[in-house]
Amino acid sequence: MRLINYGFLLLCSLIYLGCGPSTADVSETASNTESAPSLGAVYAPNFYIGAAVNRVQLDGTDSAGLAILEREFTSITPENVMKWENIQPEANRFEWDMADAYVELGEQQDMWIVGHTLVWHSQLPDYVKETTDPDQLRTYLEEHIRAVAGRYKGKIDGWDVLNEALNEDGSYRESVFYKVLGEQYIVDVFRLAQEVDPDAELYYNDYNLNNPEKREGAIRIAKLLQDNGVRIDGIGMQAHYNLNGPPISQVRNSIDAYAATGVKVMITELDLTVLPNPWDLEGAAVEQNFEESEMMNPYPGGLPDSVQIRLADRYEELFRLFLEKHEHITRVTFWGIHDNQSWLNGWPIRGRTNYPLLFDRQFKPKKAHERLMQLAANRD
Ligand code: 9MR
Repeated sequence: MRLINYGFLLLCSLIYLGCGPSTADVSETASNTESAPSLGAVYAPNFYIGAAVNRVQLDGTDSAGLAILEREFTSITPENVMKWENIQPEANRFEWDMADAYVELGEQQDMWIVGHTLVWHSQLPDYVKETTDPDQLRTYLEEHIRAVAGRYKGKIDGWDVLNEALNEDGSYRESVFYKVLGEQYIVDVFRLAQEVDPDAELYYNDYNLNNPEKREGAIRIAKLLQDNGVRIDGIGMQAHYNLNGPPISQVRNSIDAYAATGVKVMITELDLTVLPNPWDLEGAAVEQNFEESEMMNPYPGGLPDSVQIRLADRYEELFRLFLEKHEHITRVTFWGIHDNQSWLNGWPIRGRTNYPLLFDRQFKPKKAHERLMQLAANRD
């Protein structure tokens, strides 16, 4: 459980804003990572700055990534180690080692610790996926939530209780849970999580939650829980975005609409792909094999300055909105620490070189990081 020293973080920010280097100096100091204030510290008055961590940081293989995490971030999310197939690969056989290491790291660093995720249709072992008997499926859900949320009771600050239960048109995804149990499973899993760890915040998390139709679906879930007397504390907008979209106005409208239902909003998986998307190519079949395609992997040797600047512009534009809406937003989490380790190097096309995060392959802060620092320094 996180016991952050706000005074210290605030002091760091104030030193930065007042007695520290002027904003004009930031470009010179940004690479001097030892003495520069951190992103987490300068945004502490508004929201946590989080990062997804993976096995390679937890087992020490990526020590440079771990050092960035400890210096710059105030919250963590487990990218994979708490997912059902990793933590309970067979019924009643749990693998706790990595998840324990994750929670320990968060406690050691006094971070806001997120649990991701209790219920998700993906990365789900076959024994659950193939269940057709409602009682059996309810038992699996109950045992899983009791075991996982129970083990970390009082340590996890907020759980992504349910992940990606919606289709793009706002209807329910035909997951095994929905097909076998109907809408009621949503109420049941939140109620159970609330019972098992009453002090943890409980979230619904999904991608494309800026889309108006999907937005309505998320609001329906929040209201369903509220109408049933079950707590939902927040809606997590994943924010896997690109250099051009989605429009800021859509993101703003969703933040406002979620806040109006009485829940907090968190940006939970932020990254910005800079590479072409096969779905955007007119006439190109998505199933076409683009591996080894130069057109689809245009920057294998480094990001041109012009794109680096566009990335910085886009991050700045998003953070301007997050600051504008800071009363509703409690956390902004990046989906990874540095570019080398991002899932976007392997999706939707394997083997590409992508640049979606704030730290580059040499573990140095990028232009976008510098801009976000300046933005914080100049905010009202
Ligand atoms: O980043 C994760 C990647 O390493 C995994 O292979 C993948 C498996 O589906 O999950 C990725 O994380 C996802 C997250 O848990 C939920 N939202 C979408 C993320 C990107 O796919």
